[in-house]
Amino acid sequence: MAQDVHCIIGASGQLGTEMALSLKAAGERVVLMDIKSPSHDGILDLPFEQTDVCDLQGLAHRLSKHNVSHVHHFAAALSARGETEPQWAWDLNMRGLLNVLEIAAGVDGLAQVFWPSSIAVFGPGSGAWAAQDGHRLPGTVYGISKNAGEQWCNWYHRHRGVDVRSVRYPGLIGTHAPPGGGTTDYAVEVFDHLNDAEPYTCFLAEDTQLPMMHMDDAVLAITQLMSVPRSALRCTEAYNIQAMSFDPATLFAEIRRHVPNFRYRCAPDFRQDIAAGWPGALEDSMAREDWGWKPTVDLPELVTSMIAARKGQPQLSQPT
Ligand code: AKB
Repeated sequence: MAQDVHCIIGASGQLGTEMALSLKAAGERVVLMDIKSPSHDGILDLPFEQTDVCDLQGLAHRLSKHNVSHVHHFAAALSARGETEPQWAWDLNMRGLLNVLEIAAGVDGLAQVFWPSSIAVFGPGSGAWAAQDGHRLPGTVYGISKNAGEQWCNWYHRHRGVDVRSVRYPGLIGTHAPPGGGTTDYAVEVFDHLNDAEPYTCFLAEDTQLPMMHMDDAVLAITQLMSVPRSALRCTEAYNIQAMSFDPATLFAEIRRHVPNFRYRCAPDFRQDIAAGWPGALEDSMAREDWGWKPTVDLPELVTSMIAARKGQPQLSQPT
């Protein structure tokens, strides 16, 4: 039987870089695609195709050229950037996903597709602890695109037999690549400012609680979800997954246990309104029951690992 070939679309981004490192470490065959070249040293030796996911023919040609069987489609505009460039964000997020799903449903098809949804599908009515089928009234272009994307995944599974699987990610925190344009980015950005002379300026209010997750658990979720038989999965949209929830004040207090002189101030900007519409936590019993979801990293471990990894490293964060 031919070996699986994994393609990561959006391989130069935050989650794409982590997934590429993980698949490479597991000895899998991996092809990277992105509009911009990867920059992490650990994946520069993997085959890379400069690709615009909105170009259906070009994408189909490159996937076929590499005999790709599994696609991890991460290319997307995130919540804050999406509010400043709404038409571009909608086109990228929807056309990109529809192109991948069309190719997956085609004659040569794909064995599996992973596509990330987000806590952004929920809106102000979803409550502090959003249920799997909680009220979805997204308030951002990004959230609307993720909500519509979930429905397209459901449609392509039911009507075209595509094995596409998804989870609703919270804010993701890792060391190998920066996020770009998200509302939860402060929780990565702050680790580049621990020893600044000036206090770190956080763009959310200090009591804004949001769900968050270490990258190791984000990658673990993909590995676990993609490994179980399709028949085990009751959800054909996207699974809620929960790891930890905290507000900026709680994160910064934990940081101070390592860096006693760390100082901050909060100056909420337009991202505060986005965060205010999101739930503080997700109810994830279906993911736990169906595919054994269980996070492994808590807040103290997250802060310890981020500080250890950032020592002597170049800055990760990029301006929004
Ligand atoms: C964002 O902040 O836009 C993302 C997300 C929660 O999906 N990190």
